[in-house]
Amino acid sequence: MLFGRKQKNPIKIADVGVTKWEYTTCGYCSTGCSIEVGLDRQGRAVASRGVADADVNRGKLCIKGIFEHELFKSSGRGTTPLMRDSRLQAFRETNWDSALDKTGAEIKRIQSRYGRDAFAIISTGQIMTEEFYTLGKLARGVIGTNNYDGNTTLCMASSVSGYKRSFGSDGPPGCYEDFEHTECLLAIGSNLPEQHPIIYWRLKMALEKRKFPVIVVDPRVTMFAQMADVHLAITPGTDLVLLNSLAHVILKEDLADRAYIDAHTNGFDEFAALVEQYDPVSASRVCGIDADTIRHVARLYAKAGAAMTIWTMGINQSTHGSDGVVAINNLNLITGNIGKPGGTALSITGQSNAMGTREWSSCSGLPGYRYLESEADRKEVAAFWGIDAEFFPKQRGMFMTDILPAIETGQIKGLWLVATNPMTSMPNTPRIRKTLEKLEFLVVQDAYRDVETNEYAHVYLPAAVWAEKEGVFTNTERRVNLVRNVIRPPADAKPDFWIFSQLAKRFAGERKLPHFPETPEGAFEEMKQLSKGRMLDYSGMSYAKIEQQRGMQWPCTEGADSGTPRLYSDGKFQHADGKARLIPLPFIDNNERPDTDYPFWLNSGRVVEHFHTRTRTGKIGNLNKFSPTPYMEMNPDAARALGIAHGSYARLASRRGDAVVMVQLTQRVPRDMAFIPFHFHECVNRLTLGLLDPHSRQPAFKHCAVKIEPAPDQAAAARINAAARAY
Ligand SMILES: Nc1nc2c(c(=O)[nH]1)N[C@H]1C(S)=C(S)[C@@H](COP(=O)(O)OP(=O)(O)OC[C@H]3O[C@@H](n4cnc5c(=O)[nH]c(N)nc54)[C@H](O)[C@@H]3O)O[C@H]1N2
Ligand SMILES: Nc1nc2c(c(=O)[nH]1)N[C@H]1C(S)=C(S)[C@@H](COP(=O)(O)OP(=O)(O)OC[C@H]3O[C@@H](n4cnc5c(=O)[nH]c(N)nc54)[C@H](O)[C@@H]3O)O[C@H]1N2
Ligand code: SF4
Ligand SMILES: [Mo]
Repeated sequence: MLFGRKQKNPIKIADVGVTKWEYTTCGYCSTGCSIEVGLDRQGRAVASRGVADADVNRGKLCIKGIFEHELFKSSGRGTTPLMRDSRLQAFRETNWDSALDKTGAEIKRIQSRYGRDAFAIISTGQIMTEEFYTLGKLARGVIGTNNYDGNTTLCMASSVSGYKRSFGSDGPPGCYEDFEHTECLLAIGSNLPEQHPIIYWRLKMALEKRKFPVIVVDPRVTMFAQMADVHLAITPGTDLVLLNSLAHVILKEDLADRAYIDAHTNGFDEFAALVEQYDPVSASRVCGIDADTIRHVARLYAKAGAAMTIWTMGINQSTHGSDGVVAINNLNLITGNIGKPGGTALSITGQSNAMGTREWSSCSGLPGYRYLESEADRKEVAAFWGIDAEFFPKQRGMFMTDILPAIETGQIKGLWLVATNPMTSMPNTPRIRKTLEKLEFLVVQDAYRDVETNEYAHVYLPAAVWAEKEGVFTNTERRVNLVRNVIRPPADAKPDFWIFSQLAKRFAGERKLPHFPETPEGAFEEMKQLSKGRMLDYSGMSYAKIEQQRGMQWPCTEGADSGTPRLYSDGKFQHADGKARLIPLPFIDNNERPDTDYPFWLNSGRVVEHFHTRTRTGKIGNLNKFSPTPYMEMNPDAARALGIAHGSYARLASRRGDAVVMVQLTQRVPRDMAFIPFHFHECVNRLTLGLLDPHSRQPAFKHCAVKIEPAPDQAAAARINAAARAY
């Protein structure tokens, strides 16, 4: 018996006529998968496949990567610059010269009338590193505004801040290979199988070879929680209490690595005094994890030969996001788990090039992890760019989450948005709408003309996307990957790299301009020179070597054959004294919490099929087929009490606004919580509060309070739900 084989046709992979495969790197998440795009005889992109000999993904791709070639023919792309005098007019098509002249003139007008910082720039984590470096040169060295930041403030700012506080510098110290060595994995506020499917697959491969405990901390029973050995369904926003308590048990039971603490850290006594207060019994009352489980996890972690923690937005998007990251670093420092195989504190980054902007964009400082606050750094970069060091501000300006409110107060009059869509991704979008309406001049530079923010723009600049251009991305494990140019951008869309250097020309005559290289590779050579001898050393890399090795991890010193998998392996940190800091972190409960008027926690995040505000994935057939509709996860017991049925529409209200959404009943969320993917326009971010972390200014997207009721008019609600998914 051939199990039905005789009756069935064998599975055939459709021949789409690929004549050539082109190497590049996936442009969605920060995993950094090597991908090949198949071109047919006419040069059309018709297929994508994983690259077998790439260390990151070893031939695999997730669903977004598999359909990535479809991006090139997706609808809604910008094909020519657009302009209008006021938001109330329709856009008219124009050419690049007029659009860039207008943008340059408006920047100059606003700056001369209201001051240099009255024009702000907000960028992204999704353009190439060479583009970030060039934008930084333009923002810091030509336009000269200090109000320049990126959407990474919505995403990675807490990790950056936490790494700087603990280790003296940003930079995730570990790598994916650590899964092969670790004896205990603690994953906090990360839904790896959906958000970083290929990192998750690497973890599964490691587990198949060798069993080690996996502990997942998440208030939801995510896919990750379902495969864990221990799931800690934590009370939202209280991870810091759990982490302090784990440290308490480790010190109390003498499980800490005293030799490591003495040799490589300072601040132990103050730290020990603080965690003394976080005994498991008291901690359990706040974080909702019982005392015995806290003790059990602390012992598992401290007794493992090597233990590692990974985390993502469940930690970062909180009012104590930065403290949460420092607390993770503390846990790893006291157990000697930094810089050793399987022992690390690895922030899983988000966007394809979230790391590139941290390293090179000059958003929070100057390129190559340099600081505006340092005179030596200002002088070095000014000399390299051939400009006057006095042109630089002496401390960093506003974060993204402060720039938008500064528009409301009139401090900022003009804004340039590069590859970010705050009308859908910022908290409290009804307020963002009013904010954008107040601008005297808004320029939107995006690959898609139908991006929601464009409704408010005076000038729209159509950008090339992903492999329509060339450059590098840095992934979660500090691996610099090459995006090769595979295909031409549509019509008159241009690479961001080109747009930045053309806009710079509009300032010629105003002041001495730095040199803008003609090609991304030229900018890469500048970055190599600026990085030589620093922790963030690129000087041993070249495009050819990166492609050949399928990515190289920094630091990679001049002449080196390959990169470096881990930071701090020698126990030397970037603080002036070479030591890491143990920092005491008192927990202050300052979230908006559920109460009698607004009795539910509102949690938000992502699904595997969609990327962010869906400007890309919302137009790709197969991704929409699997995840077509905005929905809310709600607990069936809570729904029954409110008379809400599965598949019906509910209305949610917070102190900011309201939204209607379809209900999916599932025990995945506890009784007092609703979870909504944030991909859909006019949905969850109409409700969110986004209180800011004091160190990182990152919004607490994951925590606010709402009430829920059946939508009074189901037919109207269905229409609103359909509009939120329309493209
Ligand atoms: N498919 C897909 N993949 C993506 C993206 C995408 O849009 N789509 N975006 C990329 C980007 S930019 C990012 S930043 C990452 C995000 O990746 P993740 O952070 O893994 O994804 P999220 O779904 O935002 O949130 C993760 C989990 O945090 C939990 N959480 C909420 N509150 C708390 C809390 O108080 N404590 C703890 N411990 N957990 C909590 C939520 O329940 C959720 O399950 O994904 C990247 N990958
Ligand atoms: N409620 C809630 N809100 C959240 C989150 C959450 O978990 N919950 N997560 C937050 C996080 S972690 C993040 S990272 C943000 C993301 O928020 P956004 O950055 O606003 O979201 P995207 O949809 O990725 O926007 C990127 C834009 O860049 C465009 N683009 C893509 N590639 C290119 C390119 O090469 N050049 C140019 N010029 N444009 C390009 C895309 O078309 C898109 O319009 O959302 C945040 N908002
Ligand atoms: S895991 Fe991330 S990088 Fe890899 S194919 Fe999927 S979206 Fe792309
Ligand atoms: Mo993100």
